[in-house]
Amino acid sequence: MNVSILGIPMDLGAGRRGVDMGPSALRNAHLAGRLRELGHTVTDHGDLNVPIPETVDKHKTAGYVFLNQIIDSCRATVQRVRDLPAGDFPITIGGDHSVSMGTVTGNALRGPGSPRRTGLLWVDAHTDYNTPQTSPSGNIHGMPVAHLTGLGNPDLAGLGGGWHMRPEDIVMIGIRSVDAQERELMREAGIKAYTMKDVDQLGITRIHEEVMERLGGVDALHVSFDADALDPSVAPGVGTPVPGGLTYREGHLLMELLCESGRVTSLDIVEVNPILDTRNQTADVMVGMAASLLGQRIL
Ligand code: HAR
Ligand code: MN
Ligand code: MN
Ligand code: MN
Repeated sequence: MNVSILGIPMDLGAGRRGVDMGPSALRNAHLAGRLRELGHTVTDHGDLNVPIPETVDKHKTAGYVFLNQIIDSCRATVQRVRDLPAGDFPITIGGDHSVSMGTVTGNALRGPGSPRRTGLLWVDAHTDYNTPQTSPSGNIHGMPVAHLTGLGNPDLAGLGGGWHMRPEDIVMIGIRSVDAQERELMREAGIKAYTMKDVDQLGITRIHEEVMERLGGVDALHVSFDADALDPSVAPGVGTPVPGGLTYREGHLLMELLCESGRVTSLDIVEVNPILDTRNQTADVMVGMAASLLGQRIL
């Protein structure tokens, strides 16, 4: 397979500094090399140019922190992702999770038959379904899925022209931290979410089967993997750690089963924060997850 890597060194959407170094950390953990070992042809397209917070006046606009800069960066992301070589498997590396408004939209608008009906598998401790009215922080990395379904600011929700994610094409896994009013929005939208309780009770194998059945009708399938979905003992280098996450093996098993399905067409790796990490452990673990998704086998 031809794999395209694109870095989005964005930390304007997060409450803590440092996720802008995620792309460096993931490259340092040999993302490209590990995928080449699996037989893939890998092209690194470098990083998008994203402003650093020190050059931008920090204030809230209509309940959003750094709204205009994130709109601009997401628009640029849509273009860059859309223009990646046809047929490539894009891996977009963040950066905080606000980048996924651009990556999911860019992938949906790529290739023949676009906009493609796109399934979204959101692997995260958080549902990221806040709007500025429900967000406790104003941090946009807690809001990308809401905007992908058309809620909130019209520019952020309108990145795909008239295109939006259908709520029924979104499935979340690993959930264990949801804000009170965010929970109401999730209910209203009817988005399927497997909490950690569901992971404990059903197991990853059953959940994977259900996801494949639910998303049977989509033409493209994007996996957005927030490192904080994993337990903090496995992935400590994240800005908003929540105890009780996916184990190392649950993460790999999910990626291995998705690989076997042959259905996944693009991947985000986000929220890796090397400042908060221990010797690049989190980047290393996340590169392993990407490798399992792209064919790494034990035997
Ligand atoms: N729900 C909280 C908020 O909206 C925190 C969520 C953001 N953390 C993330 N996203 N890493 O998954 O402010
Ligand atoms: Mn997230
Ligand atoms: Mn998260
Ligand atoms: Mn819209």
